[in-house]
Amino acid sequence: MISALPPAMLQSRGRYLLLFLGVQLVVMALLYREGYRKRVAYFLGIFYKGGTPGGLVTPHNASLSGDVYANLSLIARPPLPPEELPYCPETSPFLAGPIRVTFPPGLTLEDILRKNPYVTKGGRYLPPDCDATHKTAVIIPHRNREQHLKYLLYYLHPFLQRQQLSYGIYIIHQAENYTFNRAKLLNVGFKEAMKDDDWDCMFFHDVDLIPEDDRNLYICDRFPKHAAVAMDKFGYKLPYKTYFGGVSALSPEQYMKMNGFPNSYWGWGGEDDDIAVRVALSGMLISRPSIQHGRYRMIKHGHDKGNEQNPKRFNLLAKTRRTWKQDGMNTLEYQLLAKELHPLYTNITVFIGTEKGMRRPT
Ligand code: UDH
Ligand code: MN
Repeated sequence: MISALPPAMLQSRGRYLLLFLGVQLVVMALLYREGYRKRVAYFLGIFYKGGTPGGLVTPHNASLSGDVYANLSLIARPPLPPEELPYCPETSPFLAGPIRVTFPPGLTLEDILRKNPYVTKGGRYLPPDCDATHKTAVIIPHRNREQHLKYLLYYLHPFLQRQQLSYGIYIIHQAENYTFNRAKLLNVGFKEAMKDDDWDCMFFHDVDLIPEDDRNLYICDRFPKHAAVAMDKFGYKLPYKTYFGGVSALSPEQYMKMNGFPNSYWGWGGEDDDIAVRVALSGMLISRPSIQHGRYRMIKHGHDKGNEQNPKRFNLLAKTRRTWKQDGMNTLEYQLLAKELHPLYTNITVFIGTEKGMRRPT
């Protein structure tokens, strides 16, 4: 018992304690000065209960319900200047695994906005509670699929926030009614998004695919990643071994190494297989998430007008080996018509011409 000790001893114990605390403080101050501010902030964070400096809350399973918004209310801004936020942890504490995907009728963009208070103009987000270690742009080719876009935004925003990513969402809207060209739109998206920021990863994302598990991380791997490995429409498995459609992810270096995507696939089909061939031709492999995590629901739809099956796709594919260096980012031509910062996404409207070139047919 302390009270039973003689006063002299009490005093010397107190001195030792003070000395010990003093040394600790000096060490902390030195670390702080040496540019370890973040690490110290992280260390201090351990002493907070309730996990104030973010990313330090203990893992939980608040959304075993499968509601993609369940964990978001736990994310809060701590009383720290942004430069003192700790790095986000390696594994986000907000992940909860499987997500129940339904399509609520009457959903509006205002509803989505209200549910995502930390999303800023242009569909951008920074974790409010930690310094993100990944920076991902999501590039979505689009024309005349407003309903699908709404559902994708509803699910994608909270999905990415649970992963503690710094992110931006880009809609690449093909202007006019000429034949659709998915891969060329993705090239435009890459180029325009890289003008905005030094993204370290690009996710190329069909507008009608909703991810069903937040452990499917939207970050890049050592090799180009094919993410949509288990789509409901293919019975939740790969339709064939080299399938690269739906959702894929490349770092800017990987993208440029394969000269981006082909510009020459007009109409439906073939461009995804061409991309897979380019990955191999440029000396890379395909990386994939597990079949448990890479699950997607595709919103049901029919054939779009202006995106008929491309009868030339097999001929084009047979030539990829000879053409990939002359068809891609180095030959990309387009007219940027508009770039608008909407509350939930950046909209890029682009005229990409036709199979015959950039002149409008008469
Ligand atoms: N896209 C548009 N607008 C179009 C065409 C395509 O936005 O008019 C985009 C959109 O992001 C879409 C992607 O291009 O997700 C790929 O096109 P798709 O969804 O038509 O491709 P998918 O392989 O098509 O899903 C299958 C053909 C429809 C089968 C219907 C019978 N069940
Ligand atoms: Mn589709």
